[in-house]
Amino acid sequence: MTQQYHPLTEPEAIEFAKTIPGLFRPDAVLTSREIGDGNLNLVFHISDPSSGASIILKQALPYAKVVGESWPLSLDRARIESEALRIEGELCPDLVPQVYRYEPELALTVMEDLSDHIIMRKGLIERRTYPLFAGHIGRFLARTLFFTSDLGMNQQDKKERQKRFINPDLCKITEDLIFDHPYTDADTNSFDAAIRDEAEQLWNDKELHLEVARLRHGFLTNGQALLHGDLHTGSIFVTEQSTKVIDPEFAYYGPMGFDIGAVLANLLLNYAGQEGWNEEGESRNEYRAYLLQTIKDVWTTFERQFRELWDEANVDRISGTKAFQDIYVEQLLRDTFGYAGCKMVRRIVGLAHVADIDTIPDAAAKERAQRLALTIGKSLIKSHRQAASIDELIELAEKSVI
Ligand code: SR1
Ligand code: MG
Repeated sequence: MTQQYHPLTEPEAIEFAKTIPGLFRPDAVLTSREIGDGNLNLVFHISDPSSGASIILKQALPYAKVVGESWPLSLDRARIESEALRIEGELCPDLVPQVYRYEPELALTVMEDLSDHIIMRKGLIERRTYPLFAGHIGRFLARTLFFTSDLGMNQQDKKERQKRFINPDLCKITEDLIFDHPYTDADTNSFDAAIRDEAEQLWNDKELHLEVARLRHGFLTNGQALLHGDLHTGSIFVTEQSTKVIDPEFAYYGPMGFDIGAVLANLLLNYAGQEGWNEEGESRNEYRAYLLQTIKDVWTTFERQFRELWDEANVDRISGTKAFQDIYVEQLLRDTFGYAGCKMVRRIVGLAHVADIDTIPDAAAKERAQRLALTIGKSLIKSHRQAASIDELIELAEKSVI
């Protein structure tokens, strides 16, 4: 079915789903629910209650849903997302949803329904633990970043691929909302009146601005690898046994530390939101310890596997020089610290916040969480060029808790 672009209604989503062979029985009576709770897209859950079969239809809107039609966005991001999912799926088949169909005219991607998983941010807010997550995401990062870089793929093919992942609209969102607006009195900023002093400090801290300028420049110019581009815990579905990375519509060629930093930042944001005891009297400090251990495991898994890939599958002869591998990985850690810091700061004072902190019911506890997140975020940004070990990030997070 070829159609002119328009946002689908729930019945139209059903009609579209019926055209895809092999997913539903021809006589199935399908139900459709629009379940998109993200900032940008429509997401339809289509199911056949009698057989239990179900799929997801994700449709890009021509504007940012979170703001409205005044913020236009290219529909090409649906193509970028489906192509990124395909590449990630080739590298880590168990860690991304299966894509059944991409429909360019409608900016629509049909994919596997992951309703048996939950969004990781929700799981962390409920203080659930995911024993396999660090291993899974460390492998995802190592394989997707290595095999899309000049180390792991033909360098001419990489340039061709880079052309397909120029993603100006979505990169502009990141450039503005992460690397600019939190550091000036921008209209898009949003923060509680109780932490206005913190926001004003951010706007006036010249030492901080210098480090953010360095990191922003890296984001603008360092086309190291094909990034997911928005790898927060709302872009990850989990169960205790399984991890699935979704939503790579911000994919583009950028600095590897941006993706690694995104994962660590979102674990740290949850860490900042955990304090005291829960309703059952369990100490949340134990949960904080779990989060810090997870952070350490993510980095160490990433580093070990990335180095193994470099030793076994490097395509760039001169980069085989061992000392260069060390220099490269040391720089990745520094970038990871810096980008993690930027990702934390934007979620407290910028346009799009995180539920880990925004849903804390007690105003004083919420304010403490916001201040803690900013303390950790600013320290990471300011210290990123000196970072030498992941243990320093753990110590920084621990000592920031007063
Ligand atoms: C206008 S979009 C706001 C944020 O949502 C996405 O998930 C990205 O993180 C973006 O910065
Ligand atoms: Mg998203």
